Formats: sequence, C-alpha cells, structure tokens
Amino acid sequence: MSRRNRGGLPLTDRLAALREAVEVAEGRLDVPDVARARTLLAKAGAREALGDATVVALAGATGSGKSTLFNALSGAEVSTPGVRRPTTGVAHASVWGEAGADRLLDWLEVPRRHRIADADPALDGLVLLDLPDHDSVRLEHRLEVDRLVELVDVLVWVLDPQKYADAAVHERYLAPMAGHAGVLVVVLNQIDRLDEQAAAACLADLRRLLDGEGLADTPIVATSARTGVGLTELRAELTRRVGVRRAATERLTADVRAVAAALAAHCTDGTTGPAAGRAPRPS
Ligand SMILES: Nc1nc2c(ncn2[C@@H]2O[C@H](COP(=O)(O)OP(=O)(O)O)[C@@H](O)[C@H]2O)c(=O)[nH]1
Ligand SMILES: [Mg+2]
Repeated sequence: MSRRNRGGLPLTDRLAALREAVEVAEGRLDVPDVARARTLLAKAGAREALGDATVVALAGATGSGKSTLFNALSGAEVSTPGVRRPTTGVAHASVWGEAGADRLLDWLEVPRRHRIADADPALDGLVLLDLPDHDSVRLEHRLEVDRLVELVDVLVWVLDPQKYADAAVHERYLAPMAGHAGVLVVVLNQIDRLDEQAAAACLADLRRLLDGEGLADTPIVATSARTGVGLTELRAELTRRVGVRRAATERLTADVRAVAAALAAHCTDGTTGPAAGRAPRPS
C-alpha cells in the first residue's frame, strides 16, 4: 500500500505519532478519545496488512435505490431490490478481480460475495458493498451499517429526491464526515423522477447543504439506477478512486487527523488548564 499522502506526513509516521500519544495518555488522560485512538490504531494495523483494494460501500435509506445501483454497477442481479428479507440486514459484496479480497471481506465480516465475471480491468481492485438500510426498523441492521461505515475506504451515500435533505442522515452520517470529504461520494438517485428544472433545483439545494456541512470537496453524482443516467459518471468516480489505490490510506489519514485533533483538545502546554491539574508530568 502506498503510504504517502498529499501535502503531509506519510500515514506510517502519523500512526507512530498517534501510538506515542496514546502511550503517554495511558493512565493520565481519562477520556473516551484515548480508547477511540487505540481502536483506530488496531483498525489501521489490520487494514494496512490487507492490501490496497478499495472497499466502497453503498449506504442510504430504505428505497433510495442502493440495491438497484449495486446490481447496475455489478452488471448482475446480485442483491434483490425492493425485497424485505431477513438477509437484507447483511451486506453483500461484489468483487472485481482482486485475489486478496477474500481476506479483506473476512476482516469486514461480509459473508455474501459475488465475483464479477469479465470484470472491467479499470475497476480491478474494487470491492463494492450493498449495505443494509440505515433507517431499518431492525436495530441490528442499523448497527451493521454503523460498523461498516467505520471500516470501508469510500462511502457512497445514496439519496433520493424525496429524502435528500433528511436531517437524520445529514446530522448522523454526513456532517460528521466533514474531515473526510474526500472519502465520501453523494449520489442523488431517482433523478428520472424529476423534470430538468426540478432536478437542477434539487442538486443546487443538496450542494448548498453539503457545502454548509464542510463537505464542499464531496462530489455529487445524479443517477437513475432505473434508466442508467449518471451511471457512467458514477463508474468513472469509482474508477478514479480504485485506480490510484490510495483510498484506504486516505480514509485512515482522515481518521488519524480527527482522533489526533480530539486528543489534542484535551492537552495543554503542561502549565495551565485542567489537563495539567490531573496529569502527572511525564518523566
Ligand atoms: N424511478 C426510479 N426508481 C428506482 C430507481 N432506483 C431504484 N428504484 C426503485 O426503487 C425501489 C427501491 O429500490 P432498491 O434498490 O430496493 O432500494 P434500497 O432499499 O436502497 O436497496 C425499487 O422498486 C426500485 O426499482 C431510480 O433511479 N429511479
Ligand atoms: Mg436494498
């Protein structure tokens, strides 16, 4: 895996610095961010050992069109659209020609796998997941979404013209990705349900919402999984991310930055503030 990242320290150095900070914080800083940092170090260690395939998840509400998009991108009926079955609580994977994908999917605990026959070589290394609905009435489905949202390299959030502004999605999933704008792609699916003018207005409003959430760098792709509109653009967006083989590194880098910033907020220069009062000075 390539470990350099644009305009900054290599991921390896960032992880080493975070490990040092966690060791220093151990027994001195009693905040959940230390445990979060430890969890991230474990995740990074595991993910880095699993190669540079790109794990992309399709996430979204019930009926937004995740499964239909998943099938359209996979070129096969892999996931049954619009059907409520107990198995909809389990993610499905399509794999484009990657030999090491099984170990990666074992780590992700995604048992249902489909290998794409005659895969487009431009997408070689793509592991696409169809996630359960984030708004499922079943708690275990929602927990499965939250678990995988933490682990994947690229998140494609599928919205539809009815629910694209849903506060629950923006507050719970999109706004918290502000430091992860490059990890996220937003799809406005079912664009065929709108006339040209309404589609433009809807896209402009969605752009405004995302910009306001610190997601100005996140692309929006308008699609219709039904008619095929926008699928070329979405495939191109995925091809670009898969091709550079850096998505895992970029996701982990964004994670480290967020956790490090949270830890730093608990620290002072050692002479003032609440942290100095509680923490014995390092020897
Ligand atoms: N008009 C229209 N219908 C769609 C589109 N994508 C999916 N659907 C339909 O919406 C319903 C829900 O789609 P599904 O893929 O099961 O959504 P999921 O719950 O997000 O997996 C199905 O009846 C699909 O045929 C689209 O782009 N346009
Ligand atoms: Mg589905």
